[in-house]
Amino acid sequence: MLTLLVNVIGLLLIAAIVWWFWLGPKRHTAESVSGSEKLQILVKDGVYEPDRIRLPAGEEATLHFRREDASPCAEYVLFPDLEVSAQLAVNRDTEVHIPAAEPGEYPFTCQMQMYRGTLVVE
Ligand SMILES: [Cu+2]
Repeated sequence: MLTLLVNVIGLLLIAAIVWWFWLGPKRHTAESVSGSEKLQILVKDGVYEPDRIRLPAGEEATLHFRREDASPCAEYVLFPDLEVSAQLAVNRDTEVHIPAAEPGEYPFTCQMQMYRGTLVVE
């Protein structure tokens, strides 16, 4: 009986993982372009919104992360290629300073890489 229970739980976990990565709510790609408007990124429901942010090359920028997900998964945002990371406060804006960078794509994620986004420098 216990073995059966363990197997059922295992299958449910696999189903949950498959759902999360392949079948879940359609992840729309939203894009934000730097300009006069403040670059705000909402951190909620497993996605950064927008999850693609364009910045001009060779210029510093400030991103405003608004974390509305209290789970520990969303606590940090990491830009590994830029050596930038920040701890995000819940339900508040956290400013993240992005140094001037060469053109390219710079992924950013939460510390567990469930949340994913891309910084496009061009
Ligand atoms: Cu995470």
